[in-house]
Amino acid sequence: MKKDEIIKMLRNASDYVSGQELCEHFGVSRTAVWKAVKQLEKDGYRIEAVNNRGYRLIEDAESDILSQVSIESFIETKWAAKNLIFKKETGSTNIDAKLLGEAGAPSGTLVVADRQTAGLGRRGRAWVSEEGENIYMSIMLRPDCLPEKASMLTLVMALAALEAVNELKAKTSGALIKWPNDIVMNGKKVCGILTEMSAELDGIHYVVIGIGINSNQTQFDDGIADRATSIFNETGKKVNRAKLIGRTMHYFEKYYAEFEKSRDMSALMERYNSFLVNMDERVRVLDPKGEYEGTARGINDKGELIVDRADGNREYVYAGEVSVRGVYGYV
Ligand code: BT5
Repeated sequence: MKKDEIIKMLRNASDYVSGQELCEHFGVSRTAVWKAVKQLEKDGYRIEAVNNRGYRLIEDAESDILSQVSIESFIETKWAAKNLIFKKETGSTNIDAKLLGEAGAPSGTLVVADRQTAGLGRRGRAWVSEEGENIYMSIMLRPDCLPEKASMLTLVMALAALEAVNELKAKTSGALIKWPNDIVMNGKKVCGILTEMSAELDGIHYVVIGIGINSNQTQFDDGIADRATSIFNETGKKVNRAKLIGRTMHYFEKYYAEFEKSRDMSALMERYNSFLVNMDERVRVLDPKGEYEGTARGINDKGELIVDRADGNREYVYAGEVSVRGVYGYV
């Protein structure tokens, strides 16, 4: 009897679920059910037990338990996150996922942590990873495509996370995508994505897509306070992190299937562009070969950002090593 299955059953029931029903469903004794319920209560779940009626799970807008069981209870995918590793604390979930990739773990393995002590951003930057408030997770994949396609997976993940945030926050979140790897709310960053891979010229061994989602954090350090925010800060509503992880994986699996069919962004591009924060606005492209300004026109099927320069030339910006800023600030 898996404990996440009990949670799922109680969650999906409209009324109390009798001890008898649980026993029969899982083929175990009443004592075993009772023990499992006690264990779940220890993990933080509120389960009401009423004589002659059974058990009822109490979840409300404040519920936010992050554990192996709670995440599994929200996973409804075919392969994404089916192999789940939850850690209370780790250095970086991207490093964990890369090690699992090396060790032969199945494609779709997801590592989630409640806290990172050495969270990574792009190009050696750090990702601030406070405890008990946010999501830090990395999925390892073994895509059958050329290495140059891997950067598009960042965009697939951004779109998936955005859909999940909007779904949970009833589309009032105002979340938008800042190409290539951020989700922003009211001009500040709530989510960052770091995609890394191990590959040879003609093929990918594995890709790791790491995503940090500022969920319930209320205070940010001086160093990032001017550009970082959380879903809670912007919506006033607490995030059930396990649920957000489950829904992000749902959308990721769905959108990854679209990506896999054509191995590009053609099926997702329109939707992606509809959420682009800089659409038709002036941007500054921080290209290591030379910075320039222009107007963002959305992504093409290769996931490149189309930027029209003032002199009429059109640039196709590849996601790999480039950042894009607003002309006057971060967005
Ligand atoms: C990113 O880098 O945005 C990628 C962040 C990826 C984090 C996830 S968490 C799970 C997985 N495991 C890891 O170790 N990493 C991934 P970049 O575009 O380079 O942005 C980094 C910059 O964002 C920093 O230099 C700060 O200015 C800012 N920043 C740092 N921590 C932040 C936070 N918690 N929220 C918002 N902004 C932050």
